[in-house]
Amino acid sequence: MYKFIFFTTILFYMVSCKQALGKLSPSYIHPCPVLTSECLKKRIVEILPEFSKGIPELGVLPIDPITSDSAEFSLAGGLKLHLYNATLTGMKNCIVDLLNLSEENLTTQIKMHCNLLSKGHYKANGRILTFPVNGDGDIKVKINNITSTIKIKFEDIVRDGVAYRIIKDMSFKHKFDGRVVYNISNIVKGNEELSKTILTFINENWKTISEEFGNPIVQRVSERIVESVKKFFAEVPRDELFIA
Ligand SMILES: *[C@@H]1O[C@H](CO)[C@@H](O)[C@H](O)[C@H]1NC(C)=O
Ligand SMILES: *[C@@H]1O[C@H](CO)[C@@H](O)[C@H](O)[C@H]1NC(C)=O
Ligand SMILES: *[C@@H]1O[C@H](CO)[C@@H](O)[C@H](O)[C@H]1NC(C)=O
Ligand SMILES: *[C@@H]1O[C@H](CO)[C@@H](O)[C@H](O)[C@H]1NC(C)=O
Ligand SMILES: CC(=O)N[C@H]1CO[C@H](CO)[C@@H](O)[C@@H]1O
Repeated sequence: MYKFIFFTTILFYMVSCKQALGKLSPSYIHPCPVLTSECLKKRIVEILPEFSKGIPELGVLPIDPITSDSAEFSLAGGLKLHLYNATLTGMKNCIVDLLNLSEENLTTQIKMHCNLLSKGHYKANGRILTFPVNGDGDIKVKINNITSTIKIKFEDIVRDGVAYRIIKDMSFKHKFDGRVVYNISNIVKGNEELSKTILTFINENWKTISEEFGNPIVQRVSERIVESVKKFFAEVPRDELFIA
């Protein structure tokens, strides 16, 4: 009996020690020996594919895919769009073009470009420019080369005696630099001919359409990405990410 208690105590001690000493961040994350723009850029490129899957043990939601069972948007010209079972993929393959670290390493500007694919079911009511629409069908949007400029302001804090470098502010600016291709079925319920005509019009005017209607959707997606990135920096101690 005493032996049993002795061993369980040792075992318990070993487990708690391992937890106390163990790294919180996944093994694919290594801090930069010297914090430079080059090293940070390299690290982001390295971790993006894994980070994109999410880190359940830290409560970090995936950013590739981003899924939504139901999302409503009020778009330009009073167009109401309701997306169901929507997915957005491609974030894990984004290319970092430039990373600029400044102000004693507490702000950074990142430029990247991505090819994204969004799919789902939709319902829409209202107008697309001059066309009245009343749609209920499938939607697929291929976004080639969307370029983003991301600005991040970090802040050093200490929580329960542990130093964290959290994100104080993160902003996105985007531009549709490549073609956006839409495939939308049943834009005018029950009228396949008119639906096809409107779809052709949408694809011929993809840039205007994407800017008119896409921005609130990109904004919503950006908020989800910010949430994941913020959560990551709030949970992983600074020493595991940066060499002070
Ligand atoms: C969304 O997916 C769920 C589960 O797969 C399904 O039951 C539901 O019918 C889907 N909704 C639409 C509008 O496609
Ligand atoms: C990097 O940031 C500094 C300071 O914010 C700025 O002056 C410089 O132009 C930036 N360089 C690039 C390549 O963006
Ligand atoms: C994407 O857009 C950027 C900025 O306009 C441009 O420099 C780059 O060549 C484009 N890349 C592709 C693959 O089209
Ligand atoms: C659009 O999607 C439908 C299936 O929903 C498919 O049959 C069709 O080939 C697609 N069109 C294009 C141009 O990709
Ligand atoms: C790349 C860069 O801006 N590095 C700077 C990080 O901050 C230290 C001091 O806080 C500077 O010496 C580096 O030049």
